[in-house]
Amino acid sequence: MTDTKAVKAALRTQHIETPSWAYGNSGTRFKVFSQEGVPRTPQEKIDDAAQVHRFTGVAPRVALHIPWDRVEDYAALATYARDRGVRVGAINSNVFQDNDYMLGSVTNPDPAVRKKALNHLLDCVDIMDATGSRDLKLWFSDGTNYPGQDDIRARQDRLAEALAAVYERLGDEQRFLLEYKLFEPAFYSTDVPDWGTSYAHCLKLGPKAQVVVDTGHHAPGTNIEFIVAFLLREGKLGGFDFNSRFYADDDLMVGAADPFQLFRIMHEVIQGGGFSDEIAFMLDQCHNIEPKIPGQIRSVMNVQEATAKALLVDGEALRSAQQAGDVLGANAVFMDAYNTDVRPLLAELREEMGLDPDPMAAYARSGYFEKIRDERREGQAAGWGA
Ligand code: AOS
Ligand code: ZN
Ligand code: ZN
Repeated sequence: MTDTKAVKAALRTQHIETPSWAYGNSGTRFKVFSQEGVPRTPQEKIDDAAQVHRFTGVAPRVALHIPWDRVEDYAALATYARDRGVRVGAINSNVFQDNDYMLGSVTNPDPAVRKKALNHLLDCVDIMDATGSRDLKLWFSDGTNYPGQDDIRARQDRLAEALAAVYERLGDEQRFLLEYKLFEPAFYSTDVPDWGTSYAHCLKLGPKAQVVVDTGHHAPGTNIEFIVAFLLREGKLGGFDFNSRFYADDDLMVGAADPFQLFRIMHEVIQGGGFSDEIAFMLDQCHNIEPKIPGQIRSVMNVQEATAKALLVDGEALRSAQQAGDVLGANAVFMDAYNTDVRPLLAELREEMGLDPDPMAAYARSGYFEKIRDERREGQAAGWGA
């Protein structure tokens, strides 16, 4: 697509979901650095997410994490979000922070622990009913540290059983997104270590079970865009957890470590017909040393920039070079799009949307940070750093 009008029209339709946990304190296992003005309640996290949407115009949803975002009334929380111009997005289950889960959650050898974990997942679907959320995001920290510690195959059976029960409970408009991750916190074997495992479980269950690709969850050098192309072809890509990594699951800002990879991924998304709300474009990040709301704004902008470049790929020229076996020609078409500076186009788009062309500067000028710094002097919300 080389028509900039059409590129801008497409960009207007993109929605990037921000995660509630990005707004709270976070850190590594060495230290959590507290920041001023961080939210103390799920409502305040939604307030902050609404600011990201206010300045970017393309982040209308915020994902919740249960029980970090525990409230009495989820329907009321959804109304609270709507009143602030955003909606509740994916519900993320948490079956990794109780002592009971030391040896796993849904794959734990102890049936009582498995039952507890499954009940939590089903509770999360109840929450989705109340918030109107479409997606339940499942990430399991389950695995083993030592060879022989547990029966790898039996753990797959237990996983399949739990997934089937969750699938059964989903409404017609709901889905679960099964996340995979190479390692961590388990180091020897992980129960959902790769896209193939996630895909196989989802395939067995049906269309409401989809794979989610967290860009930070692969071995170094993995061709993530291949996975994206494959899953899209199979109708099994449910969404992304976007972030950047240098070494492991770093959860840095998407597009910071490897903007070219993000472009390649977005190219496959667009090529494969995945550029729609059927695919959840979510951020899964933590801002340990940088300010959080600007970190999210920057991340949303990075996704937009990669998307704009991918939309600019001249599909016709690319295809004819590919068909002619013109290796360098095809690569040149691809690289031309990547090397285009799309920032002026995005600034223009924002102005057309009634936004400030520079969301980072506009947020800094808005006085919102000074306001929350003063208002939120006491208390801290549940989350990674709590
Ligand atoms: C964990 O590594 C995963 O990326 C999950 O998406 C997790 O739910 C998220 O990091 C917040 O807990
Ligand atoms: Zn993730
Ligand atoms: Zn992760």
